[in-house]
Amino acid sequence: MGFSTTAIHAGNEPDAATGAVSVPIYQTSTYAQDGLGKHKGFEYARTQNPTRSALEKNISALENAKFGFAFASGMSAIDATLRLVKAGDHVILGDNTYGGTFRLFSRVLADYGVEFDLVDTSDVTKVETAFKPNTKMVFVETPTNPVMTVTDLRAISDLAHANGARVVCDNTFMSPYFQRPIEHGVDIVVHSTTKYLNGHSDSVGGFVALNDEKDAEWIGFIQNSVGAILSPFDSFLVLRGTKTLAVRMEAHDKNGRIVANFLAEHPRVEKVFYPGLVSHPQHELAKRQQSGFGGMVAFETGSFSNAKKVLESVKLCTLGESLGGVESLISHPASMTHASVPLEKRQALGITDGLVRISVGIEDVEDILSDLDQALG
Ligand code: P1T
Repeated sequence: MGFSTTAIHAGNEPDAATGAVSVPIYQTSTYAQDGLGKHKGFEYARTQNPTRSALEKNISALENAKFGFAFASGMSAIDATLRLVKAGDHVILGDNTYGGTFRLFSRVLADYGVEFDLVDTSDVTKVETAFKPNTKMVFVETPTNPVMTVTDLRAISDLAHANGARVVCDNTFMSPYFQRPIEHGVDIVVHSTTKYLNGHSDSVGGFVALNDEKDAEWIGFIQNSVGAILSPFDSFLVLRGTKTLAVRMEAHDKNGRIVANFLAEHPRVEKVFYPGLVSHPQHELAKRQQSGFGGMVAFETGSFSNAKKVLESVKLCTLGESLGGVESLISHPASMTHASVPLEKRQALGITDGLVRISVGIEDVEDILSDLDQALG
């Protein structure tokens, strides 16, 4: 089946009781049982909820994974995945991730004895030398938030597996429409469904997709034991969102390419970070690994005051955190999404005070361009 057919139908069978074409929001905390130990497979709504199960079937099918679990946020999905490592284990963490992921490692997991090293995972040799006898996981984002560095998932997966470690890929920026990490050898895919999967900036959620039965059993156990589940209403929203994922991603990609090229030519812009540009250092790898480049673009304005002027002059683009919604959002990574990354680390990565990030929406592209042009002017 094609991607859109799967997106529209997987998990979306008509409701058995009524024939409802849209999966109902099962807004219930518990289920009547026929007798002691006799129930319909549903006992308590933290453990099982039909709306959440439908979404779990849907996104795992899109990621080509056997198992999927929906969480209350991207961060809780990542946290659940990290419960696969224990005190004394070592993780190779991509040196550029969403600031919240770095914060989870540096401020939470480190205190529980999980060791980690930050490594530029776009350089396979650096990853190779970072393995330790206790390395149990390699965690990457590709392309990274916000400087859009691309990691070769096949090369890293082969390397990790040879060293007895799992590979986790945060696929939030691409969505399964443009990149399916499991097809490149990755073990576990995580998402902030808050972004492209939901697509309408009206829900916070997360997802874990994987094939290994034992690891899936543990993630499911963590989902129930810790309880950071996605609510029935949010599950409904994301399920509604994925039906149009293909058409939205095509539109984000089309506008993203146009905006990136426009910025690359603009005299007030020093540098553009977008894997779809031929000038991007990993353009060829991105073309091979992804089937599109998406709508995330970052650009260097040269200084904090230039960035501030742009961010405060836009009229159509909305200044705010988050990404992946139909509307264009613009942000300042250094003070917003990546404020928890120490200054020297930010600067080494190119997350300067002059860096601006746009989540290019699916408005008419001429309107986005004229807004950016007047803001840059
Ligand atoms: O916000 P939440 O749903 O918990 O997802 C966290 C997260 C995980 N992974 C990536 C790649 C992300 O970009 C995010 C959240 N990012 C933003 C809020 C942002 O503006 O970049």
